[in-house]
Amino acid sequence: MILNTELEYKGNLFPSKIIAYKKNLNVLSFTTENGVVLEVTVRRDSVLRFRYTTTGIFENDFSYAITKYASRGYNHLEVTEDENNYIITTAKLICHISKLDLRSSIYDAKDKSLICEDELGFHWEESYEFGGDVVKMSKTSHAGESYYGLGDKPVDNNLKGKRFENWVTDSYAYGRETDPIYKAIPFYTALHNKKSYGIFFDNTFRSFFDFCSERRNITSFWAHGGEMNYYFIYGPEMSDVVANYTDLTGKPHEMPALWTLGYHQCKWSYYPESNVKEITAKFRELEIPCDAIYLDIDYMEGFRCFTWSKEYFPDPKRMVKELADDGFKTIVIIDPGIKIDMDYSVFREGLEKDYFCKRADGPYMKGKVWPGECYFPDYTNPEVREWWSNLFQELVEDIGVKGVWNDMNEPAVMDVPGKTFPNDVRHDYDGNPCSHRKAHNVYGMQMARATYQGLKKFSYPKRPFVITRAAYSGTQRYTSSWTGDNVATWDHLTIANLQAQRMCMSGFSFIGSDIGGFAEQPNGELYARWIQLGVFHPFCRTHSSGDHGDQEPWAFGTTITDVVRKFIEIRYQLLPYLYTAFWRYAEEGIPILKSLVLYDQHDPQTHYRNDEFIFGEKILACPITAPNQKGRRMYFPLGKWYNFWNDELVKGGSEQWVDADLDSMPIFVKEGAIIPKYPIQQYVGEKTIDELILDVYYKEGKESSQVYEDATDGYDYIKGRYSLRDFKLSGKKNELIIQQHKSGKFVTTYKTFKLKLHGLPFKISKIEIDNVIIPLEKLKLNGNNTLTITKEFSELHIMA
Ligand code: MIG
Repeated sequence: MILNTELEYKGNLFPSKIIAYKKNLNVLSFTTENGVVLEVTVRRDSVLRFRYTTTGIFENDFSYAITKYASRGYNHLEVTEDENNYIITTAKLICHISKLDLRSSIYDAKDKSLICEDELGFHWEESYEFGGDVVKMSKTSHAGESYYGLGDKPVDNNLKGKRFENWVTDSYAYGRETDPIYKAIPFYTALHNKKSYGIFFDNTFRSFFDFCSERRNITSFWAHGGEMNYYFIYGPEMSDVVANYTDLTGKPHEMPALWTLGYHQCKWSYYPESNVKEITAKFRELEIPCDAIYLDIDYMEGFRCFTWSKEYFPDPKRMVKELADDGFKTIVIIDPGIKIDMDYSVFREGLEKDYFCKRADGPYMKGKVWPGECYFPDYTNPEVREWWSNLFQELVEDIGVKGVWNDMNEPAVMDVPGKTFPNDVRHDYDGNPCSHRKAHNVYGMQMARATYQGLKKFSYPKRPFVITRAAYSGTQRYTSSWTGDNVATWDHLTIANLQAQRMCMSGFSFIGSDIGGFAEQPNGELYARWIQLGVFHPFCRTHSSGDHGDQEPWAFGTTITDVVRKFIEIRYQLLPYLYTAFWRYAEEGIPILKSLVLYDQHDPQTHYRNDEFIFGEKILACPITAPNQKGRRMYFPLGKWYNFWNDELVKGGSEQWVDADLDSMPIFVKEGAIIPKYPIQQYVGEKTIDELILDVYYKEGKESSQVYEDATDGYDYIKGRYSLRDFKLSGKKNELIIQQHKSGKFVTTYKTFKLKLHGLPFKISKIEIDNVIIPLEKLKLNGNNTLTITKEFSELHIMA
């Protein structure tokens, strides 16, 4: 019997003493008397991989999570031994492996402080039910240690005191603490004594994490099969831990097209065509910016993927073109279930080619989903992925669809226990045949990957866009994601905030929630407050089941429409800022949203904060999460923050009240920041950008900011056709200096910057650009705070 617990089972087995040690370059292996082998791989000075086998033989080393692009290499590696331990030393870490029982303890190489240590360490339980082992690991938790991460868990940021399960599950109307839900991201970061490390347990079987819940001072994790195979990632900065985890499991393979960061409108379902057109026309009529419109399952013929309902969408190519002419990109849903129907070519082909999943004894995996009885492609087979990717040719190349939405890919199956495939279903697992127990958590990931390959092939030379519901670690390389079927309640607004922060903390930044809630209907106030939060999420889409009425920006009366428009406009103005944050994520693995603990782990006040977060590098946002509020209390991280609405300067380090009527929300900008803005557009590309607005927030001291731009789509940026501006701001009592360093070969359409100076403590009397004094009239100086200057400057002095 497999117990969902780490210790309870009395038949736990343990490694005995080490009898052999071998070193092969950066791979060190330790064999015990009872046949356990531990292999420690030094991947980087701060990244160690631990892998254990109880049989003396390791499985084929294959992982869907780890990217081949992951950084490798270390500056120092030395293995010594003393009486009790083997001692592995890198430039960042010292790791002791106990000769007695294989337990490890890891120390900071610099100050020799203890970072993380095994309690029981590796132990296991033999499973006679499934074969193989239930593999387990337990570590000591230190006083005051906190835990974060784990993907989409709908709980407070700090995970301490809780237990979780990873088994991707369709979770209609999930709620706070529902577990597991749609994603399996077995990665957490820990923090104690101001130092942070992370653990990525790369095991796709059903797995569990326990943060001092079963036993007060112990953190443990275990899985119902596979190997104990985890990566230890040291910071000490949490942001480095997350960046290193993202490096290991992959950054997005390309920048998203800029329009994908615009506002998206969705519902289950907009049909027929006339209804779609009504919606899009209304956006333009009311001048609410929008870039994407979604077609949910009803666009198909009897829910058959890659078909169109002749009745509702008689001429999709024409419709998609007309929408595109109006600035709308069409995104369609594609589910994994393929209807059993010999007259349906996708089904016939899949059958002929033997691409569908089978049960252990040979029959196909038959399951009921929207189309009725279906078979399901085995996306863990590379040949099936290739086939699947080619199915998108007509949709993308011919009809002109710009993005694909993968749903139900947990996989979800109706009317069966467990709501998914039975355990015995077989999978190829890229040439490592296995049962669904091992493949379940990656099934949706591999579907999204195959979809991505198709979109990439047929959208080229434009960039692909995919959105998925299910995900395992590494899925961020291919696709964006949303948090699934939430509910239109105030608590769900808070949950959406937590999930977006947590996903970002788990290497997956391109994330958003169904704004307003999927199930049930929000009132106008909740919808407006949710839009306010949603425009600060990397993926920004309203979606609803449609069962309880309309959920478009105009569905709640004009007061609400105006608030919604105002916030979506802010999103569009901030596009170059968000794009820059995305670039840093795609380039360096830096999350787009930062929970306060990730932003400043050295301030203990941040360790339990949930609502406030940093958007990009410089903006602090905090949603209003309850009805009838005129404002709220919120915590300000250390430093000084300008109120976005009135430039009032707030000193951080404490909780303070902030006014925020329904048409407002607490938003603050870090002092010294330079925030790039575009004019309001109804959709990306509507206007030629003929001036870049730079909001400059005065600081007495130094601060640097970046602005990344490129052609907004296509691949020229990879060949160096991007524009990166590094700004260094330095403020004194009577002078503000901005230095610009420009790199990249992309030439932006605009020639000038419009500088808006915030908080300048003196009256401008002189301006010097690259050592030349400029007469004030030439700068279109407006009052004391707005001026237009050439984008070509290297050094600007604004003087009293
Ligand atoms: O069983 O396609 O989460 O976004 O609108 C419901 C219909 C299937 C679940 C998705 C939701 C989508 C809906 N889908």
